[in-house]
Amino acid sequence: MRLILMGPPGSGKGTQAKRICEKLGIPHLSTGDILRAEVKAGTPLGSAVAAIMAAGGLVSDDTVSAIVATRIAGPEAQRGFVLDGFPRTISQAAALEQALGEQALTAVVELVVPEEALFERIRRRADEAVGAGGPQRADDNAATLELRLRAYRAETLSVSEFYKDRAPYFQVDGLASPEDVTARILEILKTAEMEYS
Ligand code: B4P
Repeated sequence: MRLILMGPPGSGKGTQAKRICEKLGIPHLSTGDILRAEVKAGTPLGSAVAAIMAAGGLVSDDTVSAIVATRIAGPEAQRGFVLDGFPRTISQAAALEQALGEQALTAVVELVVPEEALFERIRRRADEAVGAGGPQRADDNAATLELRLRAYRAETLSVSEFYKDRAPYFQVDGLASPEDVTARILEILKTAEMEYS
C-alpha cells in the first residue's frame, strides 16, 4: 500500500494520514513532522530550515527528497507507507519516481477544501495549542497561511496534474467530518488495490 495524500495546508493530510496508518499498520511519512522534529532537536538541518518553515516557504527539493528516499528504502516501509506533504513540487515528484523504481503507487488522494475553511481550521488549531498550554506552530497564523497558500498555488497544484495520468488519482471532499473522510479514503484504497495490483 503506497499512498500519497495531497491538498493545501490545513486540508487534513496529517489528520487523515495518522488515521489511515493506524488502521493499516504502515508508517506515516510526514515531511512537515520530520522537519519540525529536526527544528525542535536543534540539529544543523533544523537550524537551516526553521526560518523557511516559519515564513511559510518550501524547504529545498534536494533536502526533502533525500529524507524521503532514505525513509522509503528503510525496512519499516517495505509493507507500504502514507506520504503526507510530499511531493510538493514537480522536482520532488520526479525524485520520488526515481526512488520508487519499479514500485507502483497504490493511489494519490487529493483533499479538496476551500480556502476560507483553511483559515478557520488553522486559527482553531492555533487557539487549541494555546488553550492546551503548549507552543503554537510558528507557521499557524493568517499571514503565514497566506504565504503557504501562495507556495501551494505556485508549486504544488501542478503536482496534482503530474499524477493525473501517472497513478490512480482521486479527489475527496475534505469538508466532510474526519471520520467520513477516512472512510472514503479507505474505500478508495480497497478499490485501487483490487484494480491496479
Ligand atoms: P505540513 O506539516 O505538511 O503542514 P500542512 O500542509 O500545513 O498541514 P495538514 O494538511 O497536514 O493539516 P492537518 O491535518 O494538521 O508542512 C509544514 C511546512 O513544512 C511547510 O509549510 C514547509 O515549510 C515544510 N515542508 C513540509 N513538507 C515539505 C516539502 N515536501 N517540501 C518543502 N517543504 C516542506 O489539519 C489542520 C487542522 O484542521 C487541524 O487542526 C485539524 O484538527 C483540522 N481538521 C483536519 N481535518 C478536518 C475535518 N475533516 N474537519 C474539520 N477540521 C479538520
